[in-house]
Amino acid sequence: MKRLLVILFSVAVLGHVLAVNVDVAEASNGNGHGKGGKPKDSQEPEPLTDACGVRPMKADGSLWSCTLVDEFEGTALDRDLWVPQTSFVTGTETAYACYRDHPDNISVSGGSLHLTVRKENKAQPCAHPSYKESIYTSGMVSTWRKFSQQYGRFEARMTVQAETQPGLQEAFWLWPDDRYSDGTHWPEAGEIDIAETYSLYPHLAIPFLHYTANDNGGPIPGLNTAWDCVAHRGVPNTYALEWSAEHLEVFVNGTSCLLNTSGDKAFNTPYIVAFTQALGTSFNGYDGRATLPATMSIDYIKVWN
Ligand SMILES: [Ca+2]
Repeated sequence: MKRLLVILFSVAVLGHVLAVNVDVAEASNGNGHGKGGKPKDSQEPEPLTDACGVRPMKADGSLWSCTLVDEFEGTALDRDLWVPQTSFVTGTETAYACYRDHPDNISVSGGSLHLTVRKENKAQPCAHPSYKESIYTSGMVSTWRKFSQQYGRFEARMTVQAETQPGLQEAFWLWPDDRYSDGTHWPEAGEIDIAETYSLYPHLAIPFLHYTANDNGGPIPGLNTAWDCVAHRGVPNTYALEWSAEHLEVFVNGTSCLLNTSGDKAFNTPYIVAFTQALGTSFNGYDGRATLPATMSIDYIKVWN
């Protein structure tokens, strides 16, 4: 027991570095025998690490189990997991970006997924039926038809480009497998924006929970959004959602930022994961001052249940 306590303490202090040591300790227990030959029994603690690394602890003291991890190693998007979005437009009527499946907009290198909004030398074709072309292009991926999950813990670490002028918007967000299939329309159908960032507010991450037909009448800090979650642009920030039938809680860099206990039916269905680099809209619309190209870089996505 003393050794276990030491390991737990070490993991808490040094995180991933000590996870290696934990792996060694677990491996030495192979075939049901501990280091000293002690038989394994039901009192044996469950592994402290799994495919996602060190397993986060739930409120009840048990550990989350990894269901999805992408560390974005290598040089290509894992297309068994991710679907590039190509029929979507973001921005204002005068400055909108078309989403493309193109290496200039979606790439994997240096251990991260990079989604880039850029101004092209000449207008590029749009797949969106109402927008034939645009000088601006961007990147977005989701796990549509590849991965979805109801409840659990969803976490991503990502960096959005440093900028103080309006025009850039980024999102780490979830929505139901089929947003509209049963006749229930957005926002009643549900959407979980774990973190949205706006270059006009370069020190904030803003979560938003969409549910009910009137979207709760608008943003209500403490219910469906929060305006005081500090996350500076230009540096990595970690965003997490813990989601059960009774509550959704968003964490920014480990600090609880929004807790919703509505238990709304919109959240009782599997959701997919998406990352979006967008041109901004309305008050945060692009007016030519923000630096392009602009890139959001996602270091990892991890999901547990
Ligand atoms: Ca990584």
